[in-house]
Amino acid sequence: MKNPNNPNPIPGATSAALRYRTTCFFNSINSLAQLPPDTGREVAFAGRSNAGKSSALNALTGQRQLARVSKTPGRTQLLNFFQVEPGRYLVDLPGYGYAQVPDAIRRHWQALLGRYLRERRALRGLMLLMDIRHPLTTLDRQLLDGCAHRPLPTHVLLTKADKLGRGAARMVLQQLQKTLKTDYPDASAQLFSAPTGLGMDEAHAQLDEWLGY
Ligand SMILES: Nc1nc2c(ncn2[C@@H]2O[C@H](COP(=O)(O)OP(=O)(O)OP(=O)(O)O)[C@@H](O)[C@H]2O)c(=O)[nH]1
Ligand SMILES: [Mg+2]
Repeated sequence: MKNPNNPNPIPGATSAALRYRTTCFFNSINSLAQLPPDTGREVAFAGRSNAGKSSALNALTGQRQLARVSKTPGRTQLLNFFQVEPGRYLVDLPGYGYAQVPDAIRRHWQALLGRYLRERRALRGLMLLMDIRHPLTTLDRQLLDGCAHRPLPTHVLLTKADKLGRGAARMVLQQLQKTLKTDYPDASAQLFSAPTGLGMDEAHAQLDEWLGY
């Protein structure tokens, strides 16, 4: 459908894709006191270090450098808030499972993340990213267990799907969906690739639902 506010849309981009293109950096926080007011809607991106959270955020917003992408695991060390529009945010969470982090910092993050995930009312859903070559690790399960308590709706992006052939990627997805159905029936899953754009429309639709578009 033609949007009267945007007479020259990017060819092939869906209206959902266009909505996320103007997302901008809002702030980085290191303690709960710095959180924006708990009144809007937000979706957090969680997952193991290096799973592709920052890359997914860049791909979904159609921006190259919104979130920092790195070959060095453990790069994202703050809660980074990105504003889609006032009161609607995407949040890049620090990755877990990176061995090189000093204990004191790891504990600080575990406590901060735990409270954010348990208590934040604005948080409508969690995008849980897993490298398709290492799906559902023990730490991913711990996070899902925590979300099931609240309960916090969760959608898994199996990232780097371009690293496997189509058939192999489908098989990992089907296996994961089967496991989720038994262990975490409220969680859903899809394939995703930042460089090829695989799964972009499906992920946008999930963001739209949680952010109330
Ligand atoms: N082939 C491929 N590589 C990807 C994809 N997503 C991320 N990568 C690569 O994986 C590495 C880690 O990506 P990031 O987006 O920085 O991962 P992250 O989860 O934000 O990592 P931390 O912030 O350290 O927790 C980078 O080298 C990316 O280029 C993908 O869909 N396909
Ligand atoms: Mg990151």
